[in-house]
Amino acid sequence: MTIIDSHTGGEPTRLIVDGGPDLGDGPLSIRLARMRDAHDRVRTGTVCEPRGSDVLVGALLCEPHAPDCVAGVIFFNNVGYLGMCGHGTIGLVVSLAHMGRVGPGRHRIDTPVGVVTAELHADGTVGVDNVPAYRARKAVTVDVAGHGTVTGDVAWGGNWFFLVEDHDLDVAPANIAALTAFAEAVMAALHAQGVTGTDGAPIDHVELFAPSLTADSRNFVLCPGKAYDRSPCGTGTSAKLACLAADGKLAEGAVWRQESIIGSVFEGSYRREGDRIVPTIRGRAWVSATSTLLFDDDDPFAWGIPT
Ligand code: PYC
Repeated sequence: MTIIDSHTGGEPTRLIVDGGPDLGDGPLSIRLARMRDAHDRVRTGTVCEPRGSDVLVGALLCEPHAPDCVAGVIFFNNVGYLGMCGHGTIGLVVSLAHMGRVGPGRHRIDTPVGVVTAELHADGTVGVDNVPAYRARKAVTVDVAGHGTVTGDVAWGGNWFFLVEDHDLDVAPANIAALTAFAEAVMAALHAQGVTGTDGAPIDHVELFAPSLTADSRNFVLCPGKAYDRSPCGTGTSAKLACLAADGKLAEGAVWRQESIIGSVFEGSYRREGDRIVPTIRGRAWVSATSTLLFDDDDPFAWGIPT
């Protein structure tokens, strides 16, 4: 398989551009199910150890199904599949530009949760108009083992998030172990206490916030595979914008600068669409490698180390 590696504000994306599985045609959501059911080893072989790592997000470049799209994409990680991925979409656009498939301008991209539009700007940044985002529940309280009650909001930004400002942890790189342990405990409490997104959808990302010296806010995002997002998380920033909009704390069109735990920044803004918002997330990605993945029949770990 031929791949292009990129990172978006420090968060890596490994894009399969050739040699991936034949998933047939139809909507990307159906092709995602086919990949999960019949070709999951492509996911594990691409992003899991020994070839990959827990932090890697994979992306399979597909023919689009929705009209007028430049590409389709299915995102995945070390434990499964992602509906949407903001940093991954920014990485995808920069990789498509590296391949000569897109230039500056606006491009529609088909994903399993709908079409998103990305704009490659002349300065190399990419803006992604994400799927509509909304806050489903405000100020939900959960009882977290070892930490007492924790209050947060439940919001959709292309993935389901529990957003917490109510904590006393230092959101700094030196404190990543404690942040991870706390976010894992919150995730366990959400699952044990039946707190979900709409229609019982599991919440699989926990996002912790703190003030920033250089941006509007700094975050720490724990992803489903227990790795933390090195970028400010595109879908997590979208969920944050939905909460800010619902609380009347950010006007339509105003820019919110969200800093990540490692100091990279996404700029977010939104426009209203009915009772939802359409977030735009802008950030920068860099291509870091182009390579060929080799799968040797004799290699017991060719398709990843089973967990
Ligand atoms: O940027 O949306 C994002 C994302 C999701 C998981 C990792 N990054």
